Amino acid sequence: MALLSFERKYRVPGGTLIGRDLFDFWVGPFFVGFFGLTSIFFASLGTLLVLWSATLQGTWNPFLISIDPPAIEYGLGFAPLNDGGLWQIITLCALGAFGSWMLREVEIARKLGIGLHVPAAFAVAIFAYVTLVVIRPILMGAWGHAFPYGIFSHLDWVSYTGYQYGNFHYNPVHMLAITFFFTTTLALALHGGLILSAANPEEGEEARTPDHEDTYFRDFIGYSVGTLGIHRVGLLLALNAGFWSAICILISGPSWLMPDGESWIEWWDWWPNLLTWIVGG
Ligand code: UQ2
Repeated sequence: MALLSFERKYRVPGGTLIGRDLFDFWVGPFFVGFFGLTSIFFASLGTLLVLWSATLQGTWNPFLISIDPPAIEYGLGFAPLNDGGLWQIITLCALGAFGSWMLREVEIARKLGIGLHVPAAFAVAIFAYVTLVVIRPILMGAWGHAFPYGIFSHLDWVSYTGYQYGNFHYNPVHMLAITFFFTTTLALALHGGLILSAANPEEGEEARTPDHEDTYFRDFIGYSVGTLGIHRVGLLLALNAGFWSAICILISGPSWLMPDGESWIEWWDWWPNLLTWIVGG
């Protein structure tokens, strides 16, 4: 079915989570809905507050603009606008915008009668952000443990926070997350390469079928995960990359998980001690 006639057919009321058919309309190609409006509201307000913060900070160099969270001394309380309060409101706007964007994805999926895989995947990305700016700071007792919104400043934060735990690459869950990131790129390179090799033929050549794709990998490694299966593998790998990234920073900091000043390098001391622990001595 041609795209335009399909869209005419599916552009019918229904599937919304809030507001019945009040916001159930399109603007050009875009579905709006209640959450389209809240997305625009939070994103616009957040952007304006970022610009206002920049005027207070006094630099328009995009690399140097930084909206910093409150100092640790403010704990989990509200801070004055010019002393971390703007960071707090901007964070609320970001949470509102990300949540709205996800719920708009849900409404579109419901209208189409398809699964909720896309919003579920986005939820994992939101979870990673919420872990950094809400969950971990609360567990550590101060908003000041969150990261600053700036290009260079957030790089400084990541570097500083990593060195606080000795060498972050020794964090076993960081290792796991990185392994998922790398494996995701491997899977996407294999998949993108395989699809283009078969479905994007030279001028005058015929496109090849999914059987060709299966046979390629059977000939090559004796196994094909299948045309549907590769997308399951891909989603699983990508979601695990985001999920374990969140866990690896969550287990770095909160004092009931980690003795003060412990580094991930020493965490591995159980390994050389394992034999002594088993056989005594
Ligand atoms: C495959 C298949 C596809 C694919 C790819 C494979 C026909 C179009 C890439 C091969 C993938 C395998 C064997 C699994 C890779 C697993 C990891 C963890 C990287 O068989 O079916 O469909 O795109």
